[in-house]
Amino acid sequence: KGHGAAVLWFTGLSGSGKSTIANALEQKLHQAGVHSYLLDGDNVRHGLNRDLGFSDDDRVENLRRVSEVAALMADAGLVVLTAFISPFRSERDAVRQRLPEGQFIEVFIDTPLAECERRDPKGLYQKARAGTIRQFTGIDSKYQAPEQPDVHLRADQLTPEQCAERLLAALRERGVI
Ligand code: GGZ
Repeated sequence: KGHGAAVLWFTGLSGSGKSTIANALEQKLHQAGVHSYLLDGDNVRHGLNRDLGFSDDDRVENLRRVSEVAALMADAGLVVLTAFISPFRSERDAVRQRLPEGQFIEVFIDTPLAECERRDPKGLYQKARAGTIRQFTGIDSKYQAPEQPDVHLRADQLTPEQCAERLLAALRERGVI
């Protein structure tokens, strides 16, 4: 049996759990026979977007290119997961406009800054506080939380597994899978 196309657009702070949850969801989709692809910093910022940094303009361009790639992949019938901070509301709205009606699903990975900073898996928050990294999201670069996300996950109160299950349910509710 087939399935529909969609773009699950994750947004959340560095260390909020976007990649972990997206990876857990990708496994479940694979097990269910759903063709999916995860776009994240590892496969995009080192390749297609290696010329981009973290200024506001570069983040806007990063997300614009990712949205174009996601649109192509969705056009090919894939369930696309994107895991980028996506800090600006206007850019997330632009992605929604870019995609066919109903294909864009905004997923807010809502882990409070204090918890992300406590986790600090790569030591980046510490560097940002010390001023050795500039324009770090949540410290000296803005993060605009979604007001009406399609799926809102309090990721500090749920396991990545539970988050992935909720996203599977959301895809089923929408008739995507
Ligand atoms: C935010 C930064 C920065 C700055 C490097 N600000 O936790 P990580 O390491 O693995 O994920 C973060 C990643 C953010 O890239 P995105 O492409 O998702 O950002 S955006 O959507 O805003 O374009 C972090 C690392 O890159 N990183 N410097 N200054 N995150």
